Amino acid sequence: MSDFFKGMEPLRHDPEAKGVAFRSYDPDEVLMGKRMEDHLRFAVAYWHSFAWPGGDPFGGQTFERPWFGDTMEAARLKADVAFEMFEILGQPYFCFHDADIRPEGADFAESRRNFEEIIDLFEQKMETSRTRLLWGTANLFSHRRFMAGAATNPDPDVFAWSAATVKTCLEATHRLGGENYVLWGGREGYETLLNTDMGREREQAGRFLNMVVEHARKIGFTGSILIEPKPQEPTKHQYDYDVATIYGFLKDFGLEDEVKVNIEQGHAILAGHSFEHELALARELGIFGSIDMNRNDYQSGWDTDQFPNNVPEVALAYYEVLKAGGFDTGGTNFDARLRRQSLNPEDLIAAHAGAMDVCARGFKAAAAMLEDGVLEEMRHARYAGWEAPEAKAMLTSDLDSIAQRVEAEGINPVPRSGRQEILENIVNHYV
Ligand code: XLS
Ligand code: NI
Ligand code: NI
Repeated sequence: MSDFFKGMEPLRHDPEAKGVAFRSYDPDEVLMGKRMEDHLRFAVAYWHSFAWPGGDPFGGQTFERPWFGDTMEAARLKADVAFEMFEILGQPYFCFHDADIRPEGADFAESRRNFEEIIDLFEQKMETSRTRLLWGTANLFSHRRFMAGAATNPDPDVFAWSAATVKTCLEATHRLGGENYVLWGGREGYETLLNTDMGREREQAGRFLNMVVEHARKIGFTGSILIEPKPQEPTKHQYDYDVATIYGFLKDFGLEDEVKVNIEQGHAILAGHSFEHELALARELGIFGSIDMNRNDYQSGWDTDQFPNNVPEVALAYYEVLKAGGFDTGGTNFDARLRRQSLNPEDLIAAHAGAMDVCARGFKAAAAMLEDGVLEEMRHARYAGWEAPEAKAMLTSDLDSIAQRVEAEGINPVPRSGRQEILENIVNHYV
C-alpha cells in the first residue's frame, strides 16, 4: 500500500453528497434493462493520471509524484498507486500505452522486458482487483525516433521498430484480457509535401494495419481493433483526420469489417465536427467502437483533454451511442488530465468522480429521450413522404422517368419547417 491517497475511502453513490462523490452515478441502477456500470463502462487513462507531469506549451512539470523517474522501482510504485485509485473510484476499466507504464530501456529488448515485467505485475493485481483492461495501445509518437511517423516513416527501420512494438503491446493486451486494441497515429501524417511521398506513406499504413489485424487473429485476440481519428496536432496533416477519412482508408485496404473507431470528443471538435456527428456517422458506416470522453477548451483551440463537465453535450453523445445499440467491446475512456495547478491527490479523484457523474446524468437524459421516443417520432415524421410507393420507386428508377413524373403529376414541393427550436426545447427538457 502506498500512502498517496491516504485516508480516502472508496466512493459510493450518495444523492445528497457534495464535492468528491457520486451523486448521480449509481453503478447498480438499471436503465433500459442494464446496470449503469455496464452501459457506461468507464475507464481511467493511465497516461494522463499517472504519467503526465503537468506541462503545457510554455512550461514543464508542475506535479511532483513520488513515482516520477525512469526506474523499474518507480514504475512499480506507479502501478500500486494506479490500482489504489481504481479501488477508490470503482470504475470497471483502465487503458494504457507501453510508454506510460515502463521506463525506456537501452534497446528494444530491454524496453520490452521492462514492459513485460509491469504487465506481469498488472496481471497479478488484476487477480484481486475488479478492474479490467478496456484497451491497450502503443505510444508511437513521443520518442524522437517517431518524429517523422511510425508506420508511415520514410525510414524502414522505424517501420520495423513500430511493428515490433505493436506486436508486443497487442500480445500484452491479449494476455490481460483487454477488450480492444487502439491505434492512434499521432505522427502518421506530414508537415510538408516538399519532403513527403503521400501515396507511399498511405500504402505503408495500409499494410501495417493489415499486419496488425492478421497478428490479432493469429494469437486469438477476439477484441476489437480500433483507430482513433484526430485531424491535426501533432502533425499538420493527419491521415486519420476524422471518421469519414478513416472509413475511406479502411475501404481502400479491405479492412472495413475488421477495424472500428475510437472517437474522442476533443478530436471531433478539432476536426470541425460535433461529437454527435462523428458518433452518428460511425454508427451509420458500421464502424462504431468506443469513445474517449474528453473535450477541449472552446477558446484555446488545442487538445486540452479536459474531463467532461457539460451534461447537455454528454447527453447528445450518449443518445447516439444508445442508437448504435450501446457499447459492445467499447466503453467510456477518460483520456483526460487535470489542470496543471491541480496538484493534490484528491484532485485526481474529484476529476474522475465529477466526470463519471456528468456522464451518468447525460446518459440518463439520453436513455429517457430515447425511451420516450419524441425525437425519433419527429424525425420519422420528417421523412414520412418516403414511405409512399412512388417515392420508394424513385430510388430504383432513372432521371428520365422521374422527370416525366414531375411534369405529368405537376409535382411542386411545399417547404416545411425543420422545427429545430422545438426539438432543442425538447432536449433541454430532459437535460
Ligand atoms: C491523443 C490521443 C491519445 C490516444 C491514445 O490526442 O487522444 O491519447 O487516445 O494514444
Ligand atoms: Ni486526444
Ligand atoms: Ni484519445
